[in-house]
Amino acid sequence: MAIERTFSIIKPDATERNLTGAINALIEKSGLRIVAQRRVRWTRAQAEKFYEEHKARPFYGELCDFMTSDPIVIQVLQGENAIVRYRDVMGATDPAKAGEGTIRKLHGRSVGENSVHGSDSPASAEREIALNFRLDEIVG
Ligand code: FUP
Repeated sequence: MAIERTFSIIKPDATERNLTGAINALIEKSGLRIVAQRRVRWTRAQAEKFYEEHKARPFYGELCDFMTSDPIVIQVLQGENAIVRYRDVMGATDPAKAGEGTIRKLHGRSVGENSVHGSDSPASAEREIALNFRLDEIVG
């Protein structure tokens, strides 16, 4: 299995509740390493660009509103099979359907306010990391 990198966001519902440390503890406990991290507040344009694949979906406007409503923490996570591993640590999109012990089960409030984002494929990870970090900001 190869060492991979994935892109993560600690979303506004979580930063607002001071859950950055609790979520980072779950990430690190899973064996993933946080190799880049920055707290930012996205502009509307940044959110729209990041989620452009969802443009036609009914929740797109609400999603962009939410992701710009408070600061977020953007991260690059590194480890064996990092993309799938982080999806497992996050749990299902809907916190009510997420497995026990997952970030979304423990902290998510709803399908929209589900505390974290993680890339869903190698192509997404590459795109999402490139949109948010310079290569020299990632120290593996
Ligand atoms: P995920 O990959 O688990 O983050 O889920 P999706 O790519 O399907 O959705 C991306 C984000 O859109 C979710 F994190 C939250 C938001 N969303 C909604 O607000 N409503 C929906 O019905 C589905 C997704």
